[in-house]
Amino acid sequence: MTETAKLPADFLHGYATAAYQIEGSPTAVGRTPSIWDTFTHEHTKPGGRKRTLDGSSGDVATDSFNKWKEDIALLKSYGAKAYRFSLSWSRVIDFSKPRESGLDSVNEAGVQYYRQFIDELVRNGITPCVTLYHWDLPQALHERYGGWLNRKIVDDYVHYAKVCFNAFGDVVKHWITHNEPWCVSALGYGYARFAPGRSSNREISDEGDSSTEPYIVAHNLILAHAYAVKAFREEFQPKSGGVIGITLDSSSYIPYDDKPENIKAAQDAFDARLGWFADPIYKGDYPAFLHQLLGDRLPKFTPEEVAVVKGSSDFFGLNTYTTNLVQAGGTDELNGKVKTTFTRPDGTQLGTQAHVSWLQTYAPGFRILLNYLWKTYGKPIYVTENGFAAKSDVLLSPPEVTHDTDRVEYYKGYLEALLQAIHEDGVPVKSYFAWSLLDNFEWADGYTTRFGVTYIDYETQKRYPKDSALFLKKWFEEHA
Ligand code: GBH
Repeated sequence: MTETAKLPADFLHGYATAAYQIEGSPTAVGRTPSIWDTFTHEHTKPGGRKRTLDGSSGDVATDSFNKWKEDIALLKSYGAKAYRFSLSWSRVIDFSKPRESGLDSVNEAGVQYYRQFIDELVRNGITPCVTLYHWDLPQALHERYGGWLNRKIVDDYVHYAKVCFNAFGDVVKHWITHNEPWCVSALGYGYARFAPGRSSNREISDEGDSSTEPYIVAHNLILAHAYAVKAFREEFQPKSGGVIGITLDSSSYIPYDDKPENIKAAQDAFDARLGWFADPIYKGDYPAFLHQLLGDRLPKFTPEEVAVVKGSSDFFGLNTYTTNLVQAGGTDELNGKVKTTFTRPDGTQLGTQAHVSWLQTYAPGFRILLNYLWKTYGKPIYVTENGFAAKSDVLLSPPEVTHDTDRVEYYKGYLEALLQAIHEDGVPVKSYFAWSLLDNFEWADGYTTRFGVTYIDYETQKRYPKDSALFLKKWFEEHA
């Protein structure tokens, strides 16, 4: 491939963030708690330890609720053409009053807040891409009826989605329903690593039944997504245009070696991690592998639901970070009963180790994954997150910390692989969002892990652009 290969003219590139990870200001403009507020403040593990590694919460995070103009200026200075961010459900809908009947009312102050934010993006020539749900379920819905465990959530989610389509649909033309439903289902209700922290494993939680709850939650997430898309297509898309879809997360799963059982294991990993959501949405039902694995524990879609679920995404939204080598013989159902590793049969490592254990650089895996998704699901792909947590981010401080060499190498390799997938393999990729604009609240890791192209000094909230921000700016200038 020549050095001059370019991206398609309508390609969207920029940065991604999520409300709870950056906003802070948990009660401003009438916001009520989400399950992440409760999880970080009130829950402890058996034994009394807090839920986040450093005992922190998103109460302040990067203070982006207040620093929104500064963040937009930063995006502009980085040459971003688009920005993917999420809305806080419990800021947009008013859960401060008990609901007697019908649906909760709109919190106009919350809507106004996001409206000025979106208008400012547009004024700066940055395309807003909105995620409706990035894990911050209103606590009120969790308490009322169990949140995602109850099918009633579908009506509340559709109500919230319609409020957003109505309020912002004149300017927002890119909608994402859920971010990474695997994480919500498995980490929230299977492993208790994420809010609401449920699991039948008594060492980490004393609530829930992890043999069934993740599957019920996943089912309701899929239905909520699908009915929101139905509403969008019937009531909004005809007049306002735009596209809507879901973002799923997946590693690239590559067989450890060419033994038939390991080739099958890699497919099992895809089916359990990705097909769990992608197969119903793009093909109409759960993968056969999950039917075999779970039997009656796998909920069923009625024919009427299949009609709504199948085809309910205009694109394939992909968050991807790494590659796993897969072997048969695991025990964990939520991962398809496979074993994953970064160590090749010859003992070498796949790539550069990140600060977090689950992530190594391996750009060829990204190209393989893009090809797999295009071949399997046949939809244009929006890469909605991709990024790296460099060790230097936590070992150094400003100004040295801005030299994030491992992250630059990561982006260089992954963007080269992206170009190859587009030009040499013919995969239609429509966007690339780097995770993340800023270091931010990294869920169960608290502030101990940093994914930003901008370093945050959490004492002062000062922002320091890292080398990776400058690298990405230049790369997209050269390839746009
Ligand atoms: C994304 O998830 C999220 O969308 C984003 O909010 C987050 O900040 C970003 O990644 C960086 O992590 O519990 O041991 O399995 C990416 C998928 C799934 C990868 C959860 C890390 C936790 C390790 N993530 N996983 S483990």
